[in-house]
Amino acid sequence: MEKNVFAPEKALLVGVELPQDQEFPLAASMEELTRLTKTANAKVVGSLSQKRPRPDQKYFIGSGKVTELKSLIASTGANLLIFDVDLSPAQTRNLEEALETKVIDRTELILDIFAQHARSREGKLQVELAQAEFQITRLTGHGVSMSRLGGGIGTRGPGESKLEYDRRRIRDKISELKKGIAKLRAERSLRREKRKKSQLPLAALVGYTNSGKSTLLNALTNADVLAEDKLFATLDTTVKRLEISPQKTILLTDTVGFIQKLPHQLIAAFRATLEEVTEADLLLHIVDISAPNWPQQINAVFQVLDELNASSKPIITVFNKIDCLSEALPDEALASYEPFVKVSALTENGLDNLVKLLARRLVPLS
Ligand SMILES: Nc1nc2c(ncn2[C@@H]2O[C@H](COP(=O)(O)OP(=O)(O)OP(=O)(O)O)[C@@H](O)[C@H]2O)c(=O)[nH]1
Ligand SMILES: [Mg+2]
Repeated sequence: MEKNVFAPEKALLVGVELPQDQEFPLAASMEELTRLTKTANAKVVGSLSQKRPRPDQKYFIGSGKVTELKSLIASTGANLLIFDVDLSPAQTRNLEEALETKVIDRTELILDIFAQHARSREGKLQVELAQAEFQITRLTGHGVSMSRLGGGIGTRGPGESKLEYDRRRIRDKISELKKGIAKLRAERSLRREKRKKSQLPLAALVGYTNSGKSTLLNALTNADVLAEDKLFATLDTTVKRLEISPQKTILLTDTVGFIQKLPHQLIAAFRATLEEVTEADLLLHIVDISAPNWPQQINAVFQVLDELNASSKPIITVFNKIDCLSEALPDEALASYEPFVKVSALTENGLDNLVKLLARRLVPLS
């Protein structure tokens, strides 16, 4: 997305519910898309959604909805359409041609947020890799999407078609980025080896984005990690020491948050950062209990953990933001999440119980 600090882009959000989307209902997904859009500094000027038995090949949505969108664009002055689904390159192109407006999908939006929030060199390289991997899937030979890559006169190689040239250029870039990441990864693994020698057990904070991981790390260890009401505020790992008893110190690490339909390019690109999760002795799974769809968020987190082969690690579920609940949450309602604690990282209520539970669970592991 181009950015203009003076005029935020005006976005129309488009959601589609397919029969397989029962797990994460359309309303919750659209609410999340609204938050993602705001995090990316665009303004939501309207939305439209549709239930379909299957995607339309040409536009993903039906042609009647395309007409509806046209008039919505006219009445709202929208200059950006954000689809809550993964569009094929052809669908993006067809929609852009029919609506004469820029079209992006959920994956592109998340990549954009990651690009804006990446701070460390490793984080930036990883986002660039994910973007390059995304671009290469968009090169289809029809020319339209390539204009985004700045092709044209002067970019052609001799004896090569424009498409071949573009592909090669991106592949070269991908292999450069991978080399850079591999180097940093080697340094990271060296640091990890050192850490292992220190024999301190490692606990990793994992959870849905915005659940309060960084706030909890700050509250427990006086770290000063940026915590804010934005999705994907944290992209880098921070490791801190935490004394869980007079005799026992552990290491606690913050990580990037997860989300439903997390683009697989991102999981692949962030594998190095996420190694902290796969290397951890124990996971603290932070759940925002004030989110109406927290059980679905838990499932989404487990899907990503599965993809990282980390779902069988010992896990403590930390139900966070209990200060937001109007009535107390009975333990019985949470029994299937044992072992768990209920805390507020903000008011620090319950953190003593969390530390005690950590001590009980970690001692046998170390
Ligand atoms: N009311 C309340 N708000 C909280 C609590 N813990 C965190 N928050 C707020 O929730 C928002 C997100 O907190 P973060 O700590 O940045 O969440 P995160 O899980 O690190 O998020 P990402 O790094 O973006 O994935 C911030 O506005 C916090 O102030 C809590 O216990 N109670
Ligand atoms: Mg964070």
